[in-house]
Amino acid sequence: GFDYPERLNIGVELTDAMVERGHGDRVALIGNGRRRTYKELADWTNRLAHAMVTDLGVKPGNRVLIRSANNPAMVAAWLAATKAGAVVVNTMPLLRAGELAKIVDKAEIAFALCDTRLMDEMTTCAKSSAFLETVVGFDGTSNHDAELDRLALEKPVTFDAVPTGRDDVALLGFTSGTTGAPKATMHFHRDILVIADGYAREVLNVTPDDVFVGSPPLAFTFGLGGLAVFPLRFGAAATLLENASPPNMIEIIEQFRATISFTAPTAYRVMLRAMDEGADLSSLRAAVSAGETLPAPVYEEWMQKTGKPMLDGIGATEMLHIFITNRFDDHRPACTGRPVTGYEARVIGEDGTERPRGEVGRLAVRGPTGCRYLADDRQTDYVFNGWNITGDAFVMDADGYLHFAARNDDMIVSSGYNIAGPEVEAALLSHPAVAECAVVGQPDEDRGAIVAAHVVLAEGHSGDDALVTALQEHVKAAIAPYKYPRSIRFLDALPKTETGKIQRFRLKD
Ligand code: 3SK
Repeated sequence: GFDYPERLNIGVELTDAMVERGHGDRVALIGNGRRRTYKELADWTNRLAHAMVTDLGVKPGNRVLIRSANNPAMVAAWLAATKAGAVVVNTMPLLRAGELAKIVDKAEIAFALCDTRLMDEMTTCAKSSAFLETVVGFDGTSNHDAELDRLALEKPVTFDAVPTGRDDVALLGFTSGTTGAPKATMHFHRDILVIADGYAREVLNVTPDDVFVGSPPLAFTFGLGGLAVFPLRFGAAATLLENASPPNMIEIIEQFRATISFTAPTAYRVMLRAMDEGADLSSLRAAVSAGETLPAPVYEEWMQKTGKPMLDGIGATEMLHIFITNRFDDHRPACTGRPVTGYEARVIGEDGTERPRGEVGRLAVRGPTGCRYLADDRQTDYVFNGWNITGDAFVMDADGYLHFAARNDDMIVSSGYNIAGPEVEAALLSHPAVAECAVVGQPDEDRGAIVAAHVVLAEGHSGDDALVTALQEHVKAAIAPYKYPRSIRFLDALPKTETGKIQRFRLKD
């Protein structure tokens, strides 16, 4: 079990407590051309926390939204708001005003801290929001050149953090679900330590000499764990990239001799090709792959080129982080491995009973973290009899190893991004040329899947290349651009059941 004190504030645990444990002079964060030590991070977050409390009026339990790309200032804002007792909602920089508004409404968010370079959509959202009262800019480039930074600069470097309880909510992790109606998953202060003291300690064996690199947004709990919580919990260093394209990650790995990477198979495939061209990734001792299934050829080529296994794992925003994984000394191709210590897994049928070994069913897990949706009826679909029923179909083999079979729902997982088909459909339908549409995932070698739209045109429109481009631009302007349909096909009619329901599965063929 995990035994934490009753009073626990994760913002303090990952900063001031690390200084007390002797890590003050070690580098904690690297990004935007600067390095910050643990002492500098502790001071920085204490000043920011003062500004949030005295100038902005943040009170314990208030929900604070943070909008930024991955950079040290985003980590500092997160930790500072946590020290102030706030419940933090990290959001992705690509979200548009409409998507932000759904999050703000769901979580009843009063405060938003926003990188000044991303202010436009935030202020558009604020104008129509009944909840959002205060929007303050911070300088994501860490030059302290924005309102929140200026307020913080004149504050003391010590701060009496709010003595939150270990079971107080610290974080709301948003997940779009299959319908595009976002769900907020609540996680306690202790949960954030559990993922480090469980997975990161047991499987990765993180030490202060480790240097982390990776691509998932900090707004996604996969990224928050892998690029902030895990390094900071063990006195290691995190490199944070605003643009974590594979070439940029490779440059950082070479420059900082990074030792642990967190990304998806698509990026690892590019890294393998770069190794053929002479890229030196020999410093990596752990390559964690998650977000989409790891194809056996990628696992095998990595093993052959580096002599080390790629660590495939599966997690969920509902569970906070990875709960089933391969290990350095226990790994197999086309296999996600076995549960992280403390977690149990079962493969169950529709009736909730366990399926025989070797047969496909729904993956159910339970352990020290678990799903608690904020004000959402879908809670009873996800948690049943104490088991978290994930959206994935798996097979458990005779030895107890778990193998991914399929996704149970309509989510499209493209290059590690979860995209809800119905949300893209709604964006397409707002274009006058679109009468009807259905969006599905289409298998793709590079991205795992791409968003493929099937469109029935309104009268008077013809489906040519110009319209394809116009529809793609239209979607990019309406919702986060990574969700746009890379393939658009025009059909005379959509396949439907007798009762008029679109048969999306027929479009996947
Ligand atoms: O597998 C995932 O998609 C995931 C989600 C949240 C946190 C961690 C992971 C790996």
